[in-house]
Amino acid sequence: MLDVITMGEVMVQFNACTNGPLRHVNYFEKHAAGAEANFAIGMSRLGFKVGFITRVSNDEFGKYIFNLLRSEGLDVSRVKVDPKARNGIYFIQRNYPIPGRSSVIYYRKGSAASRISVNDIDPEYVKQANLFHLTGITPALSESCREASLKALNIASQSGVKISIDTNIRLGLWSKEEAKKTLTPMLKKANIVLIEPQDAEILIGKRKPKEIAEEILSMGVEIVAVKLGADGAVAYTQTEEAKKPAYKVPIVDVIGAGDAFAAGFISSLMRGKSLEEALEIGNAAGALVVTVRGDFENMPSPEDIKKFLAAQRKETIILR
Ligand code: KDG
Repeated sequence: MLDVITMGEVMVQFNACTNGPLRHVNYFEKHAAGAEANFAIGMSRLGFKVGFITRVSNDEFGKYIFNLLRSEGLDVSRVKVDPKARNGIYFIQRNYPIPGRSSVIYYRKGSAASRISVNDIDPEYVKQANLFHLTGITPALSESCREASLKALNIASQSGVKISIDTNIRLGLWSKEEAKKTLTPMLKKANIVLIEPQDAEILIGKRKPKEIAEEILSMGVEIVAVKLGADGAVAYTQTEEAKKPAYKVPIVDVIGAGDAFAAGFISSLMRGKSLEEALEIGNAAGALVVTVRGDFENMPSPEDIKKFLAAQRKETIILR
């Protein structure tokens, strides 16, 4: 029995060790990442049983990713090795062209994970979970990924499995029009939606958190969290509203913060915590992740969260 199932591409990440344009970067650190994998690892470290659906290549990179997912305690029974395609990879360029920001450069077209299809979605596998989580990245990868995403969402919604969607629109993968056409009907199936103002602008033409939430709640969604980056996050239900500021930490690599927030926020809701507590834990997870290179390496355990929040509240921590 699994608590959570998610599905998406896990890529090998080459994270530049120095700042500036990639043409002048000589050293890269190898990591693996992908929005759904980051979320899955976060949920697993927070104590949930997580199943992961994907395809990886039949080579060293595929083996690296498979072993990583397994070592993080995920159920890898639905990770297929696809001998017909290579694994997606991507590079992280730091502080260029905009200081303080990183950009991602993909080499993933036709990748193993982009070949995920409806045949990879076993209804019985999806039905056993309490929650199915999807981000806007998976349906953007290919037509077959879009169909597989829809199949999984339909199975989940018809069998009482809760659905969370993190919109994660990546304009390097599809156009604003395609994103809107595909994701808007998907949001209507969700119980929990996580979104950033720039994605909301594309999907519903709104940027203000309250207006975004009203529009998405009116689709039948129960909980909406609007991620505001350095300003923290705000969450809404039909009757409640809560806001929490982001924690100030030394930033090394911001990529992955949204996925960490998703894991902290959603895991807290699944444990029956209040919106405020869920935001606080989501923000704590996001803050921890940005202090190291790589997306998921500093994904916290419940103990890490407790220590972090205690330190933020300036309570005394006894070192043993
Ligand atoms: O959320 C972080 C992801 O965006 C990053 O790891 C790369 O999965 C990725 C993507 O498709 O952009």
